[in-house]
Amino acid sequence: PSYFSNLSGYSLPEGFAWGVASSAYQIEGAANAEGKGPSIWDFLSHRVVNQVADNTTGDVVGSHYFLYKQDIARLKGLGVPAFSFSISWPRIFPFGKGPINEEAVQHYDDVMAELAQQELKIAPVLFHWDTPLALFNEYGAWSDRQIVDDFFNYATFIIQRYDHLVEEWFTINEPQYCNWQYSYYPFGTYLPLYNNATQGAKARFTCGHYTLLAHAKVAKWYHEEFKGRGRITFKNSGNYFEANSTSEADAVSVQRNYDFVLGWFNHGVWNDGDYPQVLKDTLGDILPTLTDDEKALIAGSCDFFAIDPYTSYYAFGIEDFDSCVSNTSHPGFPECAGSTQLAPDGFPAGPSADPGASWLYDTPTGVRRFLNVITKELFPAVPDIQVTEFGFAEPFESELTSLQTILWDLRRTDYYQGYLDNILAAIAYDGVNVTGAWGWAIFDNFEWGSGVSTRFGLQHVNYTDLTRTPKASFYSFIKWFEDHGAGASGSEPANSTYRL
Ligand code: PNW
Repeated sequence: PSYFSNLSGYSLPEGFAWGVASSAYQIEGAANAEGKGPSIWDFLSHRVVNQVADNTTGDVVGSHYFLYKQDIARLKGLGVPAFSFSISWPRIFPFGKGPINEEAVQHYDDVMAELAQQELKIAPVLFHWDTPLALFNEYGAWSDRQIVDDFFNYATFIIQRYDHLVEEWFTINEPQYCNWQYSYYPFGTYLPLYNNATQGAKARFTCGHYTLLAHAKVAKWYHEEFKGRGRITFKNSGNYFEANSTSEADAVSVQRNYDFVLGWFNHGVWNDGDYPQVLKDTLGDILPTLTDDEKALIAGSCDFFAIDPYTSYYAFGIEDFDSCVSNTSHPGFPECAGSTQLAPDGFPAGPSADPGASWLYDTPTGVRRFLNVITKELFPAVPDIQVTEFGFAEPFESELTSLQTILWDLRRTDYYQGYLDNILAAIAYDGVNVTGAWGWAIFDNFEWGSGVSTRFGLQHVNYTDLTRTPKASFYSFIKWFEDHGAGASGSEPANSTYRL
């Protein structure tokens, strides 16, 4: 379905970045190959019972580490112009710091050369949750200030080596997931700091603190060393919230959600370098204090805004708000707001029926509103915004019996078409400066806590023989860009081969 009957005359702006995205641990496999050191995810998936619902690991998955040439060639062949992927810190520095693993450097040299050869644009991410296990064991990784220098050491090595190939760097994937057991800052019972609620909350905001400083230190160095060469930012996790009613309490709840998720990391970047006042007021000494030097580092440390706006929710105030925020097990506030799915006008909504993605509702109109809210209301200093991930897990894909059924992924197709139409509407109708959109994911991969059973891929992966097969959604995703690409004249498809 098309959301806007008259959008077909609009094209994306010149230079619009689009492609597919991924991350190292989720697609590479080769977990023990060519000198790689372990990350926390090797530990979690192998050693922590029920950390991964289906008890799979990232040991093999799509084996992109070995099959990268085919994967790159297939993108090229399908007409995808760009690829976003992360580099594995523990491959380059098996101990997180210290000796460099030359085999891994050679590997990424080869990958970069192949991408350049095939003329694919790249948008590399320096850290997508695969914290070197050695640093976790040594000092608790993101709970300690030492991580700032160790990340700087790794990040500057990578940027120096590959900057000639990169226009836009992403330092960190979704720092908001400092508070999530399936991300990069483990892990409930495994970290003594998490043993009671106050200390747990402290650990979460400490992790966020050092993550933000790690990004900012690299960004400052990049801006000085590579002045004018390219741009740098981090990727945000955040979803659109709409007030559940016209009540004041619901409006406050929406704003609180934005403050505690996006404001936490971005208020300082686009303002004075500091955390939002509401976080300071609510959290007290749970929130670390930023010095003047640190604020100066953080302010201006992003060149554009990157958001992964998968879904949307209604927010509503809860009755005992005051007691909730003063309860130290809930100091983060989002827990003190209720939320439900946003049902977009006249469109089938509802959660992905895949149990591994029950948080994910197909809410296309939300993305348009969210792009407006971020750039016009929350952070007006933002020059432009990219949608760095969006995607959908089909219901119970792994349980569908025939491959043909799996490949005919109409819900995912619908999700992408609706979101893309609404991203274009934000540009064409609302004047939002959106400069990129990246589909998650290049192919089925390791979905953290739900393992390989939850499939976000635009290509199917057969985990027995590693065959990749494009799903219907991938063809229509590409076709949407052919129809609306920069310079395209209108609704007539340039190439109808991939028409659904
Ligand atoms: C992103 N939510 O995480 C990650 O960057 C990817 O690694 C992951 O595979 C992808 O989304 C799909 O889950 C998110 O609950 C995890 O709103 C959860 C949420 C959003 C993003």
